[in-house]
Amino acid sequence: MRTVVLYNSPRDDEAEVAAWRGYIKAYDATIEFRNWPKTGPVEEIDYVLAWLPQLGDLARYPNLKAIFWLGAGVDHLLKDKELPRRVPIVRLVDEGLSAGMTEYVLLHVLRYHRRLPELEAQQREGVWRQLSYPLAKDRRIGIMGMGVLGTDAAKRLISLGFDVGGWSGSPKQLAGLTSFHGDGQLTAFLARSEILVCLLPLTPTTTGIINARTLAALPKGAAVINAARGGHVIDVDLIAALDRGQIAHATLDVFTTEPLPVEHPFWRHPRITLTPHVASMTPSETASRVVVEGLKALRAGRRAANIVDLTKGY
Ligand code: NDP
Ligand code: OXD
Repeated sequence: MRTVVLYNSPRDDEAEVAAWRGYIKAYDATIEFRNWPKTGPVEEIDYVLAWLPQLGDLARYPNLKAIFWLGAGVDHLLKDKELPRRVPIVRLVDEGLSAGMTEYVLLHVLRYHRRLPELEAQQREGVWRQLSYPLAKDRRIGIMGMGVLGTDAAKRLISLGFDVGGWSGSPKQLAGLTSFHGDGQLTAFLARSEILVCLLPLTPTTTGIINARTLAALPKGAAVINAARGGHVIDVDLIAALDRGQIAHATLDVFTTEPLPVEHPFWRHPRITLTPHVASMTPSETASRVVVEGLKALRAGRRAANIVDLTKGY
């Protein structure tokens, strides 16, 4: 039986679309792959593979059986007031996506652990001064969000010897991890996080979680790495904390408005490192395999893994 899959991503990148088409067909030759906006008759579309589609578009396919979201965070999708809520949403959990995020977290944690921003400033001034740094076991890292990505990053940091704390909704069992959970343990978690990494989903309960109060709860001179969503940060509070020296440095990959407007002060702040939402980019090679496995499960009448819980919003 024919299965029609519509790929719908705003990235106008022919090579990327060709890669997705090639991998999907290689994994399952019976799938007919279409690329938005060339949908053909909308009633023929069985599944949509989507990343940041136009709001309202997903309501156009009357026979849609599932949405495969080509990213981990579904906040954009849940903003869609016309989202067909009867249709299961399968978010992306993929080894390639996890590996990319873990690389990003390690890159920036090690940069702060080894005081690279200060060494770079010294180089600009022609200063030769050896700055000491603690052993990894004495460096406390805090990961907010101990889901798929937070856990992968935590495992690598623990294997490098860091003292890692993790904060999540429910307690976690992971060798070497100090687990904190729930609102009641947030302050204790923050108080020990010299380098804070945010890997939370953006939901009504996590919006604005990096704010004046939580930044003040971190040890003085802490570093903040936000690779989750811009909406987690209250921008003016972060700038004030940086200017006061409460926060020494921040790495920001995600922003409330993307692309970040040119006039935004983050662009020019001397103690902000900014990247354009590249912490982890969905690799078609690994992600397409995950999608086809999910599709096969659904076609066989089984439940696909990683269906989004609409009540929790992630
Ligand atoms: P998961 O759903 O696997 O994990 C989410 C974690 O956050 C869980 O541990 C969950 O707790 C915890 N959590 C959720 N709400 C709360 C809360 N109110 N209080 C405490 N903990 C909470 O997500 P992923 O790890 O797959 O992805 C995380 C996010 O990373 C994505 O939502 C996306 O926004 C971002 N991302 C960014 C990318 C980039 O390039 N910048 C790339 C990919 C993802 P519990 O375990 O108890 O449910
Ligand atoms: C994601 C992202 O959520 O890339 O996967 O931001």
